[in-house]
Amino acid sequence: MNFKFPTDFLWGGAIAANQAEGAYLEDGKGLSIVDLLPTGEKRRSIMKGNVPAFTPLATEFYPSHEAIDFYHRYPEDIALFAEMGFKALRVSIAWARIFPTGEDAQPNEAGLQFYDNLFDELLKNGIEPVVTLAHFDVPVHLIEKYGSWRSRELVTLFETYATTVFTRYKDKVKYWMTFNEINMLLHLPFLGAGLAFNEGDNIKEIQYQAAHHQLVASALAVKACHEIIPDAMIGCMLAAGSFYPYTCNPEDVFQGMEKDRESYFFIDVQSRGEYPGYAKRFFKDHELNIVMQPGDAEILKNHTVDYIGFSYYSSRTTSTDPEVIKNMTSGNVFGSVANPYLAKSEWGWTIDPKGFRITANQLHDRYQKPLFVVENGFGANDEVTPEGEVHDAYRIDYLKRHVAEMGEAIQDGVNIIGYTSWGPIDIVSASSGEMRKRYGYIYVDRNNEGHGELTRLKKKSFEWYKNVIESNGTNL
Ligand code: BGP
Repeated sequence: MNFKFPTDFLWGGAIAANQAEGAYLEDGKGLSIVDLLPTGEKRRSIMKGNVPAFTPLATEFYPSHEAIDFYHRYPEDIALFAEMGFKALRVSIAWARIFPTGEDAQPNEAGLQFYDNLFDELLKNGIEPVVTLAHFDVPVHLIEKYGSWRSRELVTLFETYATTVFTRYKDKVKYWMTFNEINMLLHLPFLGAGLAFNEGDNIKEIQYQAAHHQLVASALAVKACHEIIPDAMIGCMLAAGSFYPYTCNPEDVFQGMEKDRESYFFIDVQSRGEYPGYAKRFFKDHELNIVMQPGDAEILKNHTVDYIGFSYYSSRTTSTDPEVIKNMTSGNVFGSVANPYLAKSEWGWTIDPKGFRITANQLHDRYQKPLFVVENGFGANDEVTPEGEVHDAYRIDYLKRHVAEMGEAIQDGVNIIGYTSWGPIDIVSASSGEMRKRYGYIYVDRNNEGHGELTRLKKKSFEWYKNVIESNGTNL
């Protein structure tokens, strides 16, 4: 490619506390929702908010409990990231490390100290920490006591948590994000927001009420961040990927627009500061009674985000034709029909580099704010050869084509400030809980049952990404 990315472009990687750290009860940490998710079918059912399937801490294997032991091995891992030339690492703070129950009178000093050490190690290696406040992470106590984000209580508790970490890390962290993939609340409500449903619940109403609480909490976090760290940037985070209409039938086109709006809804509020007309109509048409307090509209209006963070893995396709709908893609929580023009990964995720450029352009056109690509990557079942190597040419191919399209988007005029690819070191998969769905440039010796020595091994893609960063995106 004959094009250079901006000189201060933030190349790097992204992980989440619960998928990497392990040490799930160490140093005073409380239980988080993710600590109660086993692997397999049961995980899928619980993620959707299915309470009967929810038997906490039985004999199952819970991948988050040890994960890849990043909690103890982060210096070694950061050294490898530094070797690749990372400018940024996106991590999340586990809320329950700081406030073990979510409503403790005092924060847990050992938890605060862990992230101090982690950020120091990053900064020492010239790597900018990019921090998500909530990445599929709610203290279990808040679910038991309040029903999680369905309750307004969570807004104040989250504000306290956010204020605590802004104050503590104000000299170390300049890039923040509020809720990871906030739109996941509609698709995997337990994973996204700790929502578990009872028989007879008005699920839509609970979801949008919880969404309102998160949106207000997000705006209050933006306010606190601006006050406490005036030179920081704080953004939102969307699971992005535009919907294509399956045909040019206006019914398909209209449905595509509506499905996109299901996700844009969140960012419209976080970035433009008010509920869009189509959302108000949706509440009315579905007779949803969403309780908003006096003053909420003002909070939302006055504290909008500085940038739009988003993940992009694939585009989605929608149809109103029952024959086409029969052919849904697997592994896609957004309900996409198969796109005949696109290949899929072994996990059923559609591969669409051009869709990345389209999505970035659409987000730019809509919000006119800096964009930060905080997740993108290729999950695959890597094999280690007898010589101890991992030949992940398929991953390089996916990433190469996506980075090239990101370069094109920048040339289209889209302001993209960074790219942190997902899981630069293998971690637990969020949707399946499996270790064999790997994204890393660094292989971790850990299998689906939690066995393995946890040793780290550079894959072929390690050198490739190092070159990309070194050449600032010229050498793909
Ligand atoms: C996003 C999440 C991540 C992550 C990634 C890949 O939805 O923000 O936590 O894991 O997707 O998904 P998976 O791990 O299910 O392959």
